[in-house]
Amino acid sequence: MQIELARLRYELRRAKEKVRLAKMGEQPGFMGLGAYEVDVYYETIKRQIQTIRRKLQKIREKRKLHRARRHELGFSSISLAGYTNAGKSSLFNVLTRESVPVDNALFTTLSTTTRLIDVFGRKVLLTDTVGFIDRLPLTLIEAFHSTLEETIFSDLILLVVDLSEPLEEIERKLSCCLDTIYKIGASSIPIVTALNKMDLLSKEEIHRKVEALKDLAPNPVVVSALYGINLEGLKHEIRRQLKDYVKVSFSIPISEETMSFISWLHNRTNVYAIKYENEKVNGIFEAVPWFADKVCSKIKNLGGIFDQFSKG
Ligand SMILES: Nc1nc2c(ncn2[C@@H]2O[C@H](COP(=O)(O)OP(=O)(O)OP(=O)(O)O)[C@@H](O)[C@H]2O)c(=O)[nH]1
Ligand SMILES: [Mg+2]
Repeated sequence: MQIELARLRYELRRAKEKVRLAKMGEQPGFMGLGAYEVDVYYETIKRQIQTIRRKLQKIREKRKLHRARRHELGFSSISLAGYTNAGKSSLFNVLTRESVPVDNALFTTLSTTTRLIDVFGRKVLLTDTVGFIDRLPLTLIEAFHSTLEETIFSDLILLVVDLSEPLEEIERKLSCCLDTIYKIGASSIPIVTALNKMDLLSKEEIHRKVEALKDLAPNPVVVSALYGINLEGLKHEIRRQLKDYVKVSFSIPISEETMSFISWLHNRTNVYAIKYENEKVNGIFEAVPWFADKVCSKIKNLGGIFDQFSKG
């Protein structure tokens, strides 16, 4: 739609000029059309532009809604980023394939390119994105940045790089990605770099490239999305970078409400322990700080007590 919009804008400028010429009588018309028809043509393009603008606005609003809903769910979120063809979607697919089954109601609130995955007991939302392209036409840069909105709101960026490309190419693309991340104001978000397609390289080549990239690529991990190699290593690094979780221990008197609270808790946070003792439920869960606060106020409402006891 953004491409169509760019095309129409170009067309509009041309039509404007034709209208001007037609009215000056210098040119009998446009594409065999008279002055009146040129006007009609001009108005038609204007209307088409308005229609596309409205549609794009709707998409933007929908995205915003999705984001708000994801926020309500209380999970950390990871955005994939990187050049086209680096293997983002492949990595997205392989990471989500074995992911935790969660009740359907949850998924209906997510867009198709977002899935819940399990990173060593921590539930995280992973979002696939469109890839970077070189020599993007000026009119499309704005469009591209709007798709990057997602990235600004994530807790971690998983930057995918095609390690099988020549080193200079990798460095150039990586710098461009990092530069863009910086420009959109996402520089404070931790980045894990997935050096993908390791299956296409020898051990020596991998070593040489990793060594050469170690100062440029933030938190690099060598993987193969296609063959599912070293996904554990990747998840370890992701888990390490997502560190600002808080643990909360709690105790709530047993009631019907408490029981539904516990099943809700299982879906929304990482529950470490649940024990039923002396008509009480005692447990420990872990969540991002702002969500932990939300849960604690629920615990209070249920007549329970809690203690936030650790970070990390
Ligand atoms: N050999 C090899 N090929 C891979 C690997 N990962 C992805 N590919 C291939 O690379 C190509 C691009 O993969 P995608 O996952 O579509 O790349 P993408 O980053 O999502 O690309 P865009 O959606 O265009 O931005 C596909 O042909 C994949 O099969 C890998 O680990 N090894
Ligand atoms: Mg893709």
